[in-house]
Amino acid sequence: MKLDEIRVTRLIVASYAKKLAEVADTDVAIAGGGPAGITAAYYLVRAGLRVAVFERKLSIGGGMWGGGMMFNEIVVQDPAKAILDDMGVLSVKAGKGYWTADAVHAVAALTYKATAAGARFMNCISVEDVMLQDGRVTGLVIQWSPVEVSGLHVDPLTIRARAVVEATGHPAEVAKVLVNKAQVKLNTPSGGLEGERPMDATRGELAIVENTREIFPGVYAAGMVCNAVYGAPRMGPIFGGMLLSGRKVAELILADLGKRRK
Ligand code: 48H
Repeated sequence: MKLDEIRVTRLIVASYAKKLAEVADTDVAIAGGGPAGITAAYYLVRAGLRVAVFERKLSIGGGMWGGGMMFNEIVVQDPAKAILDDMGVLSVKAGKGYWTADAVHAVAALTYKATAAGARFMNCISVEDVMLQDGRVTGLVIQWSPVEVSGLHVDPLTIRARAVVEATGHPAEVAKVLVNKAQVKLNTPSGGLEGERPMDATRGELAIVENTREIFPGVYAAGMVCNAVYGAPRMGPIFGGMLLSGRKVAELILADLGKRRK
């Protein structure tokens, strides 16, 4: 078969344009494709919603690739084992209550499950702002990451969503846009970001699930963001909380969007 280079170009442009046009108006837009964002995407699409994940980096997976200090193994505790199984992550029992998994396999399996179920992952795209109308976030403002990195003066594009998941990890970038730029009050004791606290794995892992909430109308926190927003400890390289938070945010959104439809 003789291959036509120009046909290859046109196929890529046409199929990407179709995908981008489809995600421009979606049920749920997720900022950040780390373990929490991927897990949220999986449970949301599995329930029938249209989901788009915007990830700044070329690769999906956030902080999971490096395990702990680049020892590429992850640890997950018992309560999240069901999520590993649901998403096809092979794990090894490591004494009472603990499971380990190869970090690269874990990212690949989570990503495979979410994409195969129909979640759209838009990598190399950064979320730089929100669309805020009548006191509710109604979408995200996105930009090519290379444009962001190079500092070129290029206007962004806008995505509409019925719900937004803030899953940008430690930096809590969407929450910061809300506090610093929109100057609105979050659903926190101070109305601002309470800030992540030092290591305490037991409290940090419990808090991450507890703090998985709607932080502002239309915006739901998942993963490490939750403890940065609500002032709770970090937990180090244990990933059960990220998976549980991703599943919980999906359940919250499904319940809330169901209510909003009535
Ligand atoms: C698009 C963005 C933007 C943006 C960031 O850091 P993550 O892995 O986050 P979680 O919450 O899924 O998992 C946290 C975990 O990896 C971790 O850091 C743990 C457990 N730490 C414990 C400790 O004690 O240190 O993924 C977030 C993703 C990344 O891929 C970013 O590139 C991406 O979000 N991102 N994408 N637009 N503005 N900001």
